[in-house]
This record gives sequence, structure tokens and C-alpha cells, in this order.
Amino acid sequence: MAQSNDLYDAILNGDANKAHAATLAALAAGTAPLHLITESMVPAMDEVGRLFEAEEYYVPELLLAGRAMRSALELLRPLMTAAGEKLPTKVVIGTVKGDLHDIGKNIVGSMLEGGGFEVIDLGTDVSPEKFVAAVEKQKPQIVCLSALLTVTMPAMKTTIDALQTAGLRTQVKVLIGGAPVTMQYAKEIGADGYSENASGAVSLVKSLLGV
Ligand code: B12
Repeated sequence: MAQSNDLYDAILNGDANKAHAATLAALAAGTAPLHLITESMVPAMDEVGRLFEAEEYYVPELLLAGRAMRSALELLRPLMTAAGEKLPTKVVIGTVKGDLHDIGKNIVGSMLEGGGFEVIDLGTDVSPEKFVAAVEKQKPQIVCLSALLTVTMPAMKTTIDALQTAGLRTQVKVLIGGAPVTMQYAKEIGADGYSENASGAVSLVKSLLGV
């Protein structure tokens, strides 16, 4: 299995072109997309986060790392989507209101697609009203909410409350995730599940649906 330190380094250095090239090289060498995500991409973003906390990186470096991450994920996404059988299950996913972080949400979405689910991605900064409208229109079985900021975590509760008010809460299972989110918080706000990572999110969806 090809080691993709090049991809790790490219993301850490915020070099989208090198991340793209390193991803292509690793795929050509037979590395599985999931392996690249879990062994190179997520650890690189973890290190970016650590450097930000240590004040060695600032917002521009975060943006560049995010862009490099996206350029790799764009190559992996179709490969992950092609794998596996399609299930008649829809998942609506989005990052909650006020929050622009989408790297983790995109990974969760891609892995759910890879797991055979139809994923409707509402993007970032998604208001409770927009989630409600999407549930009304798309009739998904699952709603996934992502938040990376402690100040936007309450928007997860607001979104669940809005689904309740709209009479839609019993029609969907709501899963939440993102670095500051915990199982305890999921219980507090009445979510149906929490996972700390994307592969856990896929297992959780499968177990909630019994597939
Ligand atoms: C990259 C980054 C950014 C980028 C985002 C680029 C993008 N397109 O996403 C940019 C530069 C935009 C950014 C901006 C800001 N950021 Co920022 N950012 C990060 C950083 C370094 C990495 C986040 C990341 O992508 N991680 C990698 C992914 C793979 O991990 P993940 O998101 O956790 O997702 C995984 C799991 O959580 C889970 N998951 C995620 N979502 C879901 C959903 C469901 C349903 C499930 C089941 C699972 C799940 O699965 C994923 C894959 O395994 C973190 C530091 C960190 N360690 O998290 C700070 C961090 C989140 N940011 C922070 C801050 C403060 C900000 C800013 C306020 C900075 C500023 N001063 O402007 C702004 C806020 C902008 C906004 N309104 O959202 C703080 C938050 C502190 C807090 N406690 O609230 C952090 C923790 C850094 C820090 N230590 O200070 N940021």
C-alpha cells in the first residue's frame, strides 16, 4: 500500500496542486480512497488544527489547508460514490447556521454516498428553515447536522426544534457531529445519534435504518 506522506505534507502546507498530484499518484499506486482519508487527510487537518491552536498557523493557513483538502476529496468522491450498491435511503446533510466549516461534513457526505445512500448536501451556514424546507421537499430518512464551533452548536438544537414545530421530527432520524460535539450533547438536545468520525456516521445510519 503506497504511503501518502506527500498528500499529508501537501495539505499541511496548503498546496492544492501538490495535494491533487499526490492523490492521483497514491490512487495510481493502488491506495484505497478511504485509506487516504483516514491515514493522510484527517491526520493532516488534525495537525493543522494543532498548529492553529499553537498560534503557528493563522486563518489564511487554515483556508489554504481546507482548499488542499478539497482538491484531494474532489478526486476521491466519485470513486467512493461508484463503490457499493445503492440503497433507497436519502440523507440531508449540512453545516448549521453561522458555521462555515465543511471539510468534515464533506467527508461524512462522501462516505455516506460510498455507503450507498443518496446524499443531499445543503452546504454551510444552513438555517433551521432551510433544513425544514429540505426535509419537506426531499423526504429524507436521515438528517445530518455538522458544527465545528461551540457558538454554533446551539443551532443544532434550534434545527431539531424547528423540525419538531414543523411536525417533521418523527419522520427523520437526526445525527449530529463535529469536533466540539459529544454524545452527551446529542442526548441533551434530543438528537438520535452522534459519531466522532465519518466511518462511525455510516455505521450509525445503517444501524438506525436496520440495513
Ligand atoms: C480548517 C478550519 C477552518 C477553516 C474551514 C475551511 C472549511 N472549508 O471547512 C476556516 C479558515 C474557514 C475556519 C474559520 C474559522 N474557524 Co476554524 N478551524 C479549522 C480547523 C483547523 C480544522 C477543521 C477541520 O476541517 N477538521 C478536519 C475534519 C476532517 O474534522 P471534523 O470537521 O471534526 O469532522 C470529522 C468529525 O468531527 C465528524 N463529523 C463532522 N461533521 C459531522 C456530522 C455528523 C452528522 C457526524 C455523525 C459526524 C461529523 O466526521 C468528520 C470526519 O471524520 C479547526 C481545528 C480543529 N482541530 O478542528 C478550526 C476550529 C474549528 N476553528 C475555530 C475558529 C475559532 C474559527 C474562526 C472563528 C476563526 C476566526 N477567527 O475567524 C472561523 C469561523 C468561521 C465560521 N463562521 O465558521 C476553532 C473553534 C473553537 C471553538 N471551540 O469554537 C477551532 C477548533 C480552532 C481552534 N482550536 O481555535 N476554520
